[in-house]
Amino acid sequence: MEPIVPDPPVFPVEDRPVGRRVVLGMLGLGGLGVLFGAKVQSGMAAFLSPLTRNDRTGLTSLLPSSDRFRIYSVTESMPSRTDAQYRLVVDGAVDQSLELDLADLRDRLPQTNLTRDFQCVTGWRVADVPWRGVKLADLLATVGVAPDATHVRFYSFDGVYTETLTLEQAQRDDVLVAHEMLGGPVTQPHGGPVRLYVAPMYGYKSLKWLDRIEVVRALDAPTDPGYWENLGYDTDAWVGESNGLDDAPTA
Ligand SMILES: Nc1nc2c(c(=O)[nH]1)N[C@H]1C(S)=C(S)[C@@H](COP(=O)(O)O)O[C@H]1N2
Ligand SMILES: [Mo]
Repeated sequence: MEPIVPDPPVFPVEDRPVGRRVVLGMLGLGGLGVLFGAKVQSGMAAFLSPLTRNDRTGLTSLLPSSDRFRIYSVTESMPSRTDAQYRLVVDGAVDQSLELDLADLRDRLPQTNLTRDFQCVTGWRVADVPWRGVKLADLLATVGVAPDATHVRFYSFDGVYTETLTLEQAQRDDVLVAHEMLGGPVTQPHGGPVRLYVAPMYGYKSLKWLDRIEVVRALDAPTDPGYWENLGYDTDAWVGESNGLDDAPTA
């Protein structure tokens, strides 16, 4: 098979220092948009959509299945918040906005444990990762979602990365506001103190360094529908469905 994929140097390599270039590698050419600005990004999107889909087989078969996380950040350096500084705002189309600290998330709200695979759309997968945190559905029930709300938007304190889910997706039992993964606190490189974990979808949905959850009545520019979505990836990022070639993870 002749995979039409980016050359190895632009593909993420394990253990490379975290930074822009690592993530540029995730999309190959798509990363150029980040360097050259929004105009190029939008031009790339149409080009990347078929590329990422058609090349899935080649991409996947080229990857070693080393069962390890790659650390990604679209910003030059990883943002940092101490546990004491950390706050999560839940607001928007809700009855009662909330600002939570880590103790609220860890000790005062109902806890959910999940063990699921984590799979990046570029092909690597880590099997059976334990996660712990507050079900997003429980948080949404706590704030009270407006009857005409349609989506939930997520913001990272890296200041750049965003994600969205439909309200229905956000209320699934396997979507967590996670403060533990891999048996301990979510580390800074993995998006700590708190990240999103969207079990049934590709890793780009699992936004790191989560600091705001906004319930919205519609997705508005300029941040819709999310960072990688704006570069051509599916908004509904179901593992095994959004590109049609992977196996869905087993529960
Ligand atoms: N803020 C932020 N969240 C992010 C990313 C990112 O670059 N920045 N990368 C996404 C992608 S593409 C994947 S596969 C996972 C990777 O998680 P990890 O860095 O813990 O391995 O994080 C997702 N969440
Ligand atoms: Mo990813």
